Amino acid sequence: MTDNLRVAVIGAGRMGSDHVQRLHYRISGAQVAAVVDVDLQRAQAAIDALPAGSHNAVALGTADEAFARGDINAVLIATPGFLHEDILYKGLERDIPILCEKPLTPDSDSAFNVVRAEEKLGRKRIQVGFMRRFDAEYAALGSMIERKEMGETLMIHCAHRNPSTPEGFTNEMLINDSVVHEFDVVRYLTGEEVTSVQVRLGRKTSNAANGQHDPQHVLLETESGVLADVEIFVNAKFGYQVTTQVAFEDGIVNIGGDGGPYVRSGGRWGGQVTPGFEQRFGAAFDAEFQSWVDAAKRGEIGGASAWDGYATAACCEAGVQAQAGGEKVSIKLEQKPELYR
Ligand code: ISE
Repeated sequence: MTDNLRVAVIGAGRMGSDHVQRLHYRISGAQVAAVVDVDLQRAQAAIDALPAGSHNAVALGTADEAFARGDINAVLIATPGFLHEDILYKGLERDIPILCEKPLTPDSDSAFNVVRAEEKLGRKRIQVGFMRRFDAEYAALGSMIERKEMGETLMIHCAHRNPSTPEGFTNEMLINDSVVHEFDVVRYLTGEEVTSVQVRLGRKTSNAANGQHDPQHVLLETESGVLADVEIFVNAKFGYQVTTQVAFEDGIVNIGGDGGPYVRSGGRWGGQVTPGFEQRFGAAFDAEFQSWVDAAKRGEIGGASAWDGYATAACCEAGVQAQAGGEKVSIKLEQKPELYR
């Protein structure tokens, strides 16, 4: 494909509307052709936030209307996860590049069916939106691990803190919506699959919404025995923070520390904490999108695959089971198809 990507953005919520801005202003080789949302006004509002006369995007109420248009040649899925499956199949049927926000689908069986459908198509068309892989510090850490600069990787310590949760954020979503990123990051950093998950619930904050036990301590194990622990704390109040520390045989590496201008003023010193994931991972999202667009023009994907979407769905399933029972839950994946090796 040599043409610009004419992207249908499906879902105009917090993520989708941010991606409309990204595609319009910061990504080369792609343009927003349509924004789809059941709430047509919300789709229109995402378009109206772009300067008039600078685009010819249309607002539509359903993904089918977008697929029926002859001028759409790529799709970005940013709807809630339970709506992904149908759109993924329609994108695969049309054999067009698809960037799908996580999760691929909400459970491992449906995710593996998507993997098989793509395998049948014979080429990778689906990129899953695990943006942390494009964060400069995560990428640097990944290459330190790969080059074994400090010997073998022994343990990984992760902290994932959000200021608060939106309405309806359930206890399971701490795993499915938040820790899903650590599942992917641990797999990406180590190049290994996660083999078990355990969740411990300790003392909880009084700031958590009804039904949420927050924070939680999640322990993962990989194929070679690397242990990774995650503090997931989604009502941490102070701001948004994602940090990772790796213990090697011959050193310790930390990423995700505070950055930006260090200010001394009015008798105080310090800096700003990022308020949300849009700011913390803004540059990573941009790099992820550019990689998707560039790869799509070569007929490839430029990031996490449908297999990664399936493997993380299996981790989430085990995580939710472990959350309920407290026991260590093993993960057994299907055989990896040749296409993803
Ligand atoms: C949200 O969906 C994200 O993907 C963020 O990166 C994560 O920090 C947050 O916990 C999720 O709810």
